[in-house]
Amino acid sequence: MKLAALTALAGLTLCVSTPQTQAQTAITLDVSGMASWDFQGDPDNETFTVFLGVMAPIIEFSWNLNITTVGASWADELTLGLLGNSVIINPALGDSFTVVNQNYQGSIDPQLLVIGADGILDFEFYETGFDDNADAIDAYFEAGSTITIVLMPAPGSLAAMGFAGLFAARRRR
Ligand SMILES: [Ca+2]
Ligand SMILES: [Ca+2]
Repeated sequence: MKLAALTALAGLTLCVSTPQTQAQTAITLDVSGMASWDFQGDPDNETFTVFLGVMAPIIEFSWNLNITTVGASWADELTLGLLGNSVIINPALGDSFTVVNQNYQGSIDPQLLVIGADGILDFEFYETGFDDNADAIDAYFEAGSTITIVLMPAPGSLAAMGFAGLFAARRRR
């Protein structure tokens, strides 16, 4: 297996391992240091996009996140919005309390994630329910926090050649 750190932008590191099998490519996004700031759509929020390629069915989407909350903010308020927030994940669902470096692992049905014609999967981190710290971080990801995407890239695509996930990150305005 080849493991290559392609780029590091705004605290994000992206590794592509290929091939898992002939047909699969695994992309690991290291989101350590990224944070959830305010409510959905707030210009303070941290967002990024991953280019997966057109016609690239996702066969696994999972996370392994170490979350620390700030001030009075609760763990279950931290939210991952995908595909224009049409798919929403609360990794610490039910944990209505503060946490320090608490580990959360999980996955969703990959069929929920249908990549559009632009080949892009977009992310926004934000708070649901209570923005406890106005214009400031409510929760952040500690070291070792990753999101893993396994997909079946189209033959001959960049992803199939191990160059999946050319991405652009945008942190604060
Ligand atoms: Ca905030
Ligand atoms: Ca909060």
